[in-house]
Formats: sequence, structure tokens, C-alpha cells
Amino acid sequence: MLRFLTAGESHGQLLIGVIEGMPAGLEISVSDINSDLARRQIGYGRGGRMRIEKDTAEITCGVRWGKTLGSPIGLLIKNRDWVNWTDKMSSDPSMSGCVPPETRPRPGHADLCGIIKYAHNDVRNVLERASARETATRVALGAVAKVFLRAFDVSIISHVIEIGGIRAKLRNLSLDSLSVLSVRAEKSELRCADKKAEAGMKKKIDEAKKKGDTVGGIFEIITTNVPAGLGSYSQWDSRMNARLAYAVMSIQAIKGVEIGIGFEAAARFGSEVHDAIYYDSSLHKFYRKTNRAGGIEGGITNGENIIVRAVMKPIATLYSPMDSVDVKTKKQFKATVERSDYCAVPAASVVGEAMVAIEIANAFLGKFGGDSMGEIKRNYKGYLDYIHKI
Ligand code: EPS
Repeated sequence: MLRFLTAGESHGQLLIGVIEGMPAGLEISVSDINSDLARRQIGYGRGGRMRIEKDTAEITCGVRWGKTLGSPIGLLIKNRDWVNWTDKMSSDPSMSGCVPPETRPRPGHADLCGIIKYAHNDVRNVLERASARETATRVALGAVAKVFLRAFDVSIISHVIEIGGIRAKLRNLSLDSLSVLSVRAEKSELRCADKKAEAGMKKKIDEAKKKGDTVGGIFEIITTNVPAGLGSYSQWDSRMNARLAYAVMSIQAIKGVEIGIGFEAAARFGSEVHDAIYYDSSLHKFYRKTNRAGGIEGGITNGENIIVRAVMKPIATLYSPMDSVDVKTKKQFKATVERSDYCAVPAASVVGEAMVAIEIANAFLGKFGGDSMGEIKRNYKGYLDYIHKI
């Protein structure tokens, strides 16, 4: 089983991640991780913090001479902004009270619920960990899962399909055009493959910025070459759709997740929702001409691409803040203004890739598991041989 933990505050010294369950013998280099960390930082509409940080990871444990040992892999990412926060975020009790507490919670953030729950009197004690800065660690750990999946030719791409109500027109892409989609998304400042929509989205972000407001959107994650048979209907928490939804829903600011056509299924006839089954005898393969199920039926992958979409709400920190209540005086005030982004949907799509990678790698290891890459490759080959003989 693959599992991971992250630790670290947004303006603390560093972010830490540990992933356990990766087999021995996987070749991994820090550049595999750093390229995804850089992708997470890009995006039109991001705030000042991304000009300070240049996220890079150090692999501190679990890898020797470029190969995993089979032991937990530890990663750390230093926060460059820490130099501006050393006293304010110090663990040293003598620094206590060096800045006054933040007492005006921002609607939509964890601020108020967090101070109630943990009995804090300073919103900073909540927002530091609730911040989406934590997703840098997830992306780093997800990059390890992606490297693992790549060894089995499974790849994951993402792109932004909507920001501030402006929608890209790119549905129902075939496998051939997926690579075009990915190249276009990687070139776009908004990770959007539709140039016209991208221009409209930028205008929306500019409008939000002018008003001191923020905008959200929708991104899509497509995983290709996943074998049929991951996940199971046999228990609620084995279902692949449920596992992916949980993983993606856990990303900060995500308010909804769809698999395949998702919510659209509500308005269609069954014949317009399900994917008819065909068999290609030359390839010894079952296939579909449509993929409305998003690659999952009965909680099990069916061999088609896995399609997950997620809705990100607009970021909760507004430069024109909403009404709030000072938790100390109970007087009505405007919420605290923290430096933040106007739109972080492109970054969230990279985080989505990481969470999907971890969950699919987890299911893959559950089915073909072994302690070394060689063992898993043997198991996987045996399964593919079986599938071709069905
Ligand atoms: C983030 C770092 C943060 C924010 C953003 C994500 O930096 P700072 O708070 O120092 O400006 O840009 O965090 C939030 C949106 C949030 O709600 O906390 C990052 O590294 O992604």
C-alpha cells in the first residue's frame, strides 16, 4: 500500500513529505520532481509569493545512487520566504507575541472553523497549515508516483477547461489528439489548450484583480494506458471512482469532482450515458467508441482513459475583503487581507495530476504489488498476457 504524509507551514522553514510503499529499484532523479514543482508555480493570476519561491526538492531518504531502496522516501522543499518570517513563525517560545495576533477570519478559508476547533486566538495558527502552499509537497510526492507509473507506460496529463465562467471548447478528444492537447496546455500560461478561451479567461482574471476579487474554474486530468482491473466493486472504499474523488477533493479549494461525463449524466438517457462494448480480434482487446464513463465502471478501471474533472472555488483571500467579525472584540470588520493569488486553477491542475498519480499508483501496487520493480514488472506482464488471451 502506498501512503504519504506532508508537514510544514506556508511561511515556516520548510515543507516535508514522506511516501511509503514505493518498491525498490525505481530509477528516480530530483529533476523529475523539480520539473513538476516548476509547473505548479506557473499561472497567470498568481500572487507575489511565486516570485519569491523557486520550489526545488531535496531527496533526503529512501533513494541511493538514483534508485529507490524500498524504504520510505523523504523529501523536503525549503521556503525561501522563511527569511521574512523567522521570528513570526519561530518555534522558540521567547519569540511569542513578536507580532500581534490576526483576529479577522476570512470567509471561505479555514480561519474561523480552525480557531474554534483548535482553541487558537490567532488566525495565523490556522491559515499557515490550511494554505495551499502545502500542495507543493503533494506535487513532489506525486512526481515520484508518476515516475513509477511511467515505468508501466501510464501517463497523466491535465488542462484547464474553465475559468470564471469562460469555457474551453475541446471535448471528446481522441487519444491521438491528447498529445496535442497536452503540448498546447503546457505552452499556455493558464494551462488551457483553447487559445481563444484562454484570452477570455485572462480578461476575467484581470477583471477580478481590478475589483480586488478572485476567480475559480474547472480542470481535467486524463490518465492513459491504465489496465482494466484496478479498483473493485467489492467494498465501498475499494471503488476506483471513490478513491480518485477522495484524493482530488482533498486538494484545497476543490468543491466538486466528476468522473467521465459526471453531472451531465443526470439529464441524458441511459443509451447516451453508457459506452457500448466492442471487440477488436486483431488486438485481442475489448474497446469502446465513447468514454462517457471516464474509464471506470462498477468501481473498476475498464481500460479506457481515466477522466477526472474538478471544480476549484475562487480563492478566499480577497483584496476587497468581505464582512467578518473580529474574534476578540466580536465587532463587525472587514476580513484580514493576506497576500494571495487572483486565480490558482492552473496550479491546482498540476496538484490534481499528483493526487491522481498517487491513487492510481496505489491501486496498481495493490493489484500487481511486489517489493521490487522487477517483481512488479513480472506480475504485470503475467496479467497482460492473461488479458490478451481472454
Ligand atoms: C501558495 C502560497 C501562498 C499563496 C497561495 C498558494 O503564498 P502566500 O500566502 O505567502 O502569498 O499564494 O495560498 C493560498 C491560496 C491560500 O489560500 O492559502 C502556493 O505555494 O501555492
